[in-house]
Amino acid sequence: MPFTVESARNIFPSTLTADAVPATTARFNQLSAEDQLALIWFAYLEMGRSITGAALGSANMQFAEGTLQEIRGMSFQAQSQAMCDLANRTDTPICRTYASWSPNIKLGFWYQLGEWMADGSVAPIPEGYKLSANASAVLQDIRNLESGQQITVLRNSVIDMGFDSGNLAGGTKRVSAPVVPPQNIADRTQVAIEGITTPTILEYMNNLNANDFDALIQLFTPDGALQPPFRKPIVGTDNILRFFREECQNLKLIPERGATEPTDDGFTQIKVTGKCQTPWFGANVGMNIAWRFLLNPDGKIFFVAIDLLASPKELLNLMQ
Ligand code: 45D
Repeated sequence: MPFTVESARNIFPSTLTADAVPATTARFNQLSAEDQLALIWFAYLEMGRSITGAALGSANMQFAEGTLQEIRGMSFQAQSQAMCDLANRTDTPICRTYASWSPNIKLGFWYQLGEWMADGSVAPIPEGYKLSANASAVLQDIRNLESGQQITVLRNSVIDMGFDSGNLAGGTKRVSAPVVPPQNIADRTQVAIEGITTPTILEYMNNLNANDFDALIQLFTPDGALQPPFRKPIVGTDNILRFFREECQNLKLIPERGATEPTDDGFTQIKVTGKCQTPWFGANVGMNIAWRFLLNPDGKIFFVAIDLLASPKELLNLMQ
């Protein structure tokens, strides 16, 4: 076995990822809760509140409905406190419930609160709120990012909120939206990737685009791993399949080009670059992505990393 998950992470080492995203997120997390909420509010307004809402199926939102109504029924002061608690990761019942939700439910919850803050039914950010100097600097950094990186910072800020009792006795039950059925075969689109004909790669893209996670997971080795942008690898088919069901519904992968290189012991490394759209923003935001695949001698995926690229220029950086 020439590769471990750890060593596989280093294939195509010249790939430049958007390091500005974790750097900005780290600085954001240093700010006070009030500054965090106000900063996201300003960033969100400047981005034109361009969320399409397509990701907001009613089935998706029913899980947050109780908490949303609870907050809506509070005084403005209590609402502001509840939102600060979320940002502070305080141990409250609402913060625990929030932490049990999958990312899409968290995003939908804040999307609804944002709508209510805009129409005045939930405590808005006080008019004339002045960001601290640090917060203003972070907001300026966010303005300077490309849109795919901006929405990743925004998503990170939401995912990290709440109180995760994770290690405490009892554990938290995870709550995620139901899985949509895979798309009908007849309706599926087929990707074409310049320079790539490997069936595993094409099937990976096509199955993910069709929400066909059961077929998709068959492409992986049992001990395979998938590394999402800025995260540790998810190892093993059970964990990867759960990730697909919870976080990968209705993505649109638009791979453009790729290159293949043989490597040790019959393994093959393949790098593909292109775009990816999230259902939250649809065609409004195309993220520049690289997929770094390592296939075993049977053509199964032992490892794939998905990177958010530093700049569009990186789309052309395909060689080792
Ligand atoms: O605090 O091949 C207010 C994988 C103010 C799978 C607010 C993938 C107060 C395999 C404005 C109300 C998934 C890895 C807050 C590929 C306040 C694979 C609200 C990659 C919080 C390609 C804020 C997929 C709101 C990728 C409403 C890269 C914020 C997917 C909403 C990336 C933010 C998806 C939203 C991204 C952000 C989605 C909706 C980055 C969504 C981001």
